[in-house]
Amino acid sequence: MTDIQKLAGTVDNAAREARAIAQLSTGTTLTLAQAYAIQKASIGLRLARGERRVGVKMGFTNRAKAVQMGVHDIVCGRLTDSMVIEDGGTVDFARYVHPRIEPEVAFLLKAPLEGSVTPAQALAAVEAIAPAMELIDSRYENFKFSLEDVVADNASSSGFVVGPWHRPDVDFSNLGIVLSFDGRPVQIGSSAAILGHPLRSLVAAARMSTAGGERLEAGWIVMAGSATTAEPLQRGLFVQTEIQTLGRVAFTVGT
Ligand code: OOG
Ligand code: MG
Repeated sequence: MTDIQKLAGTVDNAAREARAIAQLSTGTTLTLAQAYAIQKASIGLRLARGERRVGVKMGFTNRAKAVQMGVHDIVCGRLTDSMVIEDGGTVDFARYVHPRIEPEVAFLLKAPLEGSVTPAQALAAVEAIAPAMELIDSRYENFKFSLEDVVADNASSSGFVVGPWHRPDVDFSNLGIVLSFDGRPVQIGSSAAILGHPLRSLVAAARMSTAGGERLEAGWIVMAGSATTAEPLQRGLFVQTEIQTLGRVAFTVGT
């Protein structure tokens, strides 16, 4: 039998200690449902320590990312307040195993969303959108995992930074995106790379959260998923994402 609580403790400890572990799926057979149960239980451990739930992240909503990581399906993860990186702030490299960064679009919700919704219904629940980045840090050795492994590990979520909020009344279906390190572009893409339109990611987030027994709440942030493949971070870098019309978001990696 798969011990959900024990495996949740394993990924939670790995994240807290910034220590790489073997893939869970090498020691046991995990179903996707069990993997989501492990994710939920591991976030439960964080909430029990006083962390606050602040939203949801979507993963592999970009084809190039799914190919980069060798997985075949969209996933979702859970965001807590301890993962927030301040725009313009500094991140502590030592807190992570092998951190990578990716440019994303963030949604701020003003109304709950659940189940099967249309893109128009999803948009009506959006208070604002912003340029954002996700700091992913798989707890698995060599950043290698199966779909079930990565789901159990909260979809590699470790940190996220959100830039200035913008009213959602702009056409954000195909905005140019540049991720740069020390002013040098390292990834160039478009918001259209997120499922053809980032709103589709929000629609998927509502559906998948409901399937997982919760709904998207007013006040929550939904990270739509990366627009490009992820880039490894290094100490001392100034990391910035600029999205056409929406503006910039940035942080520094401590030395
Ligand atoms: C998993 C997380 C994927 C995204 O934006 O596609 C993700 C990973 O790549 O480690 O966050
Ligand atoms: Mg991501």
